[in-house]
Formats: sequence, C-alpha cells, structure tokens
Amino acid sequence: MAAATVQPQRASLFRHGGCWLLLRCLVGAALSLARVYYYEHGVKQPRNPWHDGPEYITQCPIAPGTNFTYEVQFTTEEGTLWWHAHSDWTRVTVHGAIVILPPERTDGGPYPFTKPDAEEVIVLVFNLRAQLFTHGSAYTTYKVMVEQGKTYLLRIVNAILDVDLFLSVAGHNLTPVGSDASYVKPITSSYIVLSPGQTIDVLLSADRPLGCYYIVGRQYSSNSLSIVDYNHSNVTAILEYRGDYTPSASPPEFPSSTLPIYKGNFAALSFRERIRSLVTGDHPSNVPREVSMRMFVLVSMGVLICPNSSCVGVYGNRMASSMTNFSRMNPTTDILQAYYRQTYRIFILNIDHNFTADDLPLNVSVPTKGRMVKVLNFNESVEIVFQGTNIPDAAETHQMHLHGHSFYVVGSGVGDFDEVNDPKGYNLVDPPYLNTVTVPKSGWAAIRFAANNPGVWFLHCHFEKHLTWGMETVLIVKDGGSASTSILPPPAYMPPCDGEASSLNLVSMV
Ligand SMILES: [Cu+2]
Repeated sequence: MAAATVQPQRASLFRHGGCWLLLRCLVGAALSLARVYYYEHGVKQPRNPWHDGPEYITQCPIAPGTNFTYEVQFTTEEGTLWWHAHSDWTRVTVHGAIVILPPERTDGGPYPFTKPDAEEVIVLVFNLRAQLFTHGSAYTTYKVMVEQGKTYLLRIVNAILDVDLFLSVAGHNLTPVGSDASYVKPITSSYIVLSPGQTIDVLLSADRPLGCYYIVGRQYSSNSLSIVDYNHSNVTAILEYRGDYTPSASPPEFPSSTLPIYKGNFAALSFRERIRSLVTGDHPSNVPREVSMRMFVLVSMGVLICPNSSCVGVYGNRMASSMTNFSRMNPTTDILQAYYRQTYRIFILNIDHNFTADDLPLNVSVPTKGRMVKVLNFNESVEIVFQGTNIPDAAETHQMHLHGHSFYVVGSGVGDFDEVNDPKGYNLVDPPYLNTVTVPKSGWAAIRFAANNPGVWFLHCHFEKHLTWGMETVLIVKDGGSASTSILPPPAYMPPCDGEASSLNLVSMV
C-alpha cells in the first residue's frame, strides 16, 4: 500500500556561482548499518573527482563513526541541483536541494527572467508506508502559500527512485525557466514532466480567485503493463492563497484536464521537445559542431541465467540491465584510485551489437558481467547516442546521468536511431544543457559535450533499480598535458578500501 506526498525542501544550500562549499559528512549511529557516500548531483567538480562521491567509482565507503569532508566547487551552474547519498538505494531518504544563485548578488538576482516575488523548493518523493525512513511531514499534505498577484519560482527536484513524474497545478500554468541548473527559454505549459535526478525551475503566477488548488504529481509509466503495473496513487500538495476569505468546504480544484494520463508517452515527448536552452550573451550555447569521438551505447534490460531456472525473475532467471551488453559489477577498490596509481588494465572484448535483428543474439538479452570504462582524451568532442531496446518486453524510459559534465541534448526520437538521417535533425542551435537525459521508451537520445574535465566520472541510469542491475559505466577523461588541465592530487585522507587490488581489470565499453 503506497501513500504519496509532495515533500518540501529537506535541506537547501544556498551558494553563489564561482564559490566553494564544504560539506562535512559524519556517519553516525543512525547510519551505522549502511556505509555511505555523498554526491552533489550535477556539480561539475572541475579536476576534482576525489570529491564526487559514488561508491567504488571515486571513493570507498565512509565507515560508521568516521567522517569525510567534501569540497564542492560551483562554476557554471546556476539554478537548482541536489545532493544525495550514492550507495545502494540510500538516496531514497538521504538527499536535499542545492540552490545556486547568480554570482555576486545576494538578493537573488539578476535572473534572466522576471524576478519572482518568492521562491519555494519542492523535492518530490514517494513515501511507502513499508519504509522506515520518512520525513517530518510524510503523512501530511504540504501547502505552498501564495498571495494573489505575485509570481513564484518553484524549484522542483525529482528525488524519486524509479518514477518519471508528470506535475500540474489546477488552474495555473507553469513556465519553465531552468533545468539542471541551466537556463531555458520560457515556455507556457499546463504540466511538466521530470525524471529521477532531474530538476526544473518554473514560474507560477498566482492569478486565480482566492482559494485552494491541488498541485498533483502522477507517475508517467512507460512500462509494458504486462511486465510492471504503474503506481495508481497521485502525489499531492495544495497551493493556498492567503487572504481574508472563507475557504470552500469542497476539496481543492484538481487539475483533471491538464494532468496527463499515466501512459502519456506523447505528453512526455512533446513537453521535452519544447525545452530549449536560453542562449543569450551571458548564457551562450557551446554545443560542439564537430565530433571527434562518436559512441553508440545500447541501454537495455536483460537477464542473467540461473541454474535450473532457480531465480524469481523472467523464466526463472535474474533480472539485469546493461550498457553495450555489459552489466556492470563493482570492484573492491575504487576506479579513481586505480587510475591515479596506474594499477589497472583495460581489455577490449568484441560483442555483437546487432540488437535490431529479428532473431536477437543471446548476448543482448543475456549481458556479460564486467567493469566497464571508456577512456577519452582531454577536450575530446564527444557524441553519445543512447539506444533503448524492448528486451525482454521491458522497454521503458532510461534517465542517463553523467557526472563531472553537463551535456547538450541534440536529438531524440522513438524507434531505432538512423545514423544517416537522424543527425540531420539535430538541434545545434539551442539544445537543452542538462546532466540527465531521458531516453524515450524504445527510442534514442543523442548528447554532445566536450570532455574537458579530467578525472573518473560515473555514467549511469538514474532509475535506481536499473543502476543496481548494472546499467552503468565510467568515463575516464585523461589529463590535458598541463597542470591546469590535469586531475588534482588526492586529498590527504580518503576513506580506506576493503581490498587493494594489485591490478584492476576493466573492460573498454565501445
Ligand atoms: Cu534505466
């Protein structure tokens, strides 16, 4: 039985662009059962992967009773990001918003849009009654109080583990002005959609009669109903006008006509198609026009074969997910230390990628377990096309998130990527600049970025179950040949690892 709430901010860290933040993580008794890692989602951390956080990628666990201080440097980010634990599924409750204001001003400006009268941070979570860890207002309906005639900036974070979410406010339009801490062209929409890991900043004008209006989130379910049913509950909060009036005895107005249906594929695609970078003199687009490294990356569900069909997944096997037919497994030490100390070897395995054939090759539905990496030269101009599959009848969206970089989403579509014709439709003018891209169900998404941040950076699906099942890899960006283009030395203390592999064996993914 599920109950759902819209969660107000748990913790917000307000800083200005170009500044540093020290985030001290003390692992005490409350978290003694879990060894944790923290991660500042979307913060680029230039040359400093030591303070990025994901488990066995850039560090080993912070043991109970110990602490580790993260240095967080904000550079180009402006808007809303968030931080969360990055170990197993602990981020379900260990998270909070980060608000990065424009530089040099302390009054919240200058924004490249009409200055709002007030701001509100909303972190979206689903609370299951079966879960022990809930927030303070878990079972109460959250209220956003507004005054008639004023404009509000809602900073919305999707912190849900595995659910894309539609959100609509009864009687009110929403105007996105930023996403993933990058400004976007203002558009007027009656709803938004955002995937786990994504943030959207929207303006809302309180221009309706005094009263109460529901803010409603609803799962956008891209699964096949034959595989997974969707969550039928709605996530609700109330937009309440202040003023001298007698509230109606009736329930608040519900956004019945504007909130998309659960299976609203078209609504999700059409909203995302409208999101474009702002592109002004102060906020230019630097999308790479030429590409020096092109990667085609299959993102797929699959199974690991269990002896005698002894597992509870499909046909008695164990569920898995993969990138380019490899399902990632964690090492016993972290890849960053192995890279920095040069105690690793990279192997190349050739795996057939012909997943579009009618007679599917076994290695697509049964991925190979491996520790994948892709090594990139400094400042390489990279294009990655993520291609979703429908194996085994498990097509759904994937939310591919890259650490250490934001990227331009230059194109996306449904069906198989056409390498001849689809690039002709790329948006190289004002593509959105994000850190998490949603790959449409049974479709593809293309991103471009300059690999200008030396280090070891996690690339993974932000659906937590897919990450756990192996839809993850690592990009290693090599040093650029000078001190200012090289990875920083490690801090004096890094949490120790259980095992120190003399040589870590890795697999090149493409
Ligand atoms: Cu996924």
